[in-house]
Amino acid sequence: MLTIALSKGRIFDETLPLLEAAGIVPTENPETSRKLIIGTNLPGVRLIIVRASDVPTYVQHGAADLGVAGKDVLREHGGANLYQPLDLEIAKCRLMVAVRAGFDYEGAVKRGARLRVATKYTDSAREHFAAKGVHVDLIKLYGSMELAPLVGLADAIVDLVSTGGTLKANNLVAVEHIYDVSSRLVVNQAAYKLKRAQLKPILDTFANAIQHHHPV
Ligand code: PRT
Ligand code: MG
Repeated sequence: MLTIALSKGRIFDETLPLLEAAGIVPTENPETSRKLIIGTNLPGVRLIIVRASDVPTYVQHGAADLGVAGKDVLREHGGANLYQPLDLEIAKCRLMVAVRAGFDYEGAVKRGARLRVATKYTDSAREHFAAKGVHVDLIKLYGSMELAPLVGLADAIVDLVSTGGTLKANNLVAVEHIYDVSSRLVVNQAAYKLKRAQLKPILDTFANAIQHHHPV
């Protein structure tokens, strides 16, 4: 049995065509089904539906053989026990520093001010500000980071930005780019060796189906 861990939403949606290319078709839609284990047309392949940030944990412990996770999630997880053979180039976005429109971020940095930064991505944020020599107090949040500067919880946030629509709607502006994000295939290291015969055709198909192999 091969178990694939995916999160609902953009990762599921953008992985679906890759699975189909590999001849794997889920028997149910996780957006409408309440089931957490979803079968496929292949008796030896099933999907499990988990939170995006939990995908590496299921794969690390072998509860799933492979999965799809964003670079943001993998950086925070650490990647122990995971083999990352492919950047799937899906669910792309950017990890950015953002502040309230009108907040003088550059000035605060130049003055050496201590900044309060709210984020879900504390490891990435710590590393970024340490490399710049900026002193920060990190405030851990689990979602809706955009709210923090609006109500005085933080001076800045570190969050993912894709269209920029959420920042704009909340009168925030991006002031620094930390890194580009896309989702990667992650494979349990033991499964990679022991289930190679089952995994190889899937990995090969995914590699061939990735966007940059088919420039438009
Ligand atoms: O949503 P939930 O709390 O369940 O979990 P999650 O946010 O971890 O999962 P999900 O499914 O939203 O995101 C899964 C992965 O998609 C992330 O780990 C990223 O690698 C990737 N991704 C790509 C994004 C975005 N684009 C994105 N725009 N993840 C989140 N966002 C959010 C962002 O945090 C912000 O709140 O969308 C908002 C900004 O979007 P724009 O288009 O308004 O800029
Ligand atoms: Mg989300």
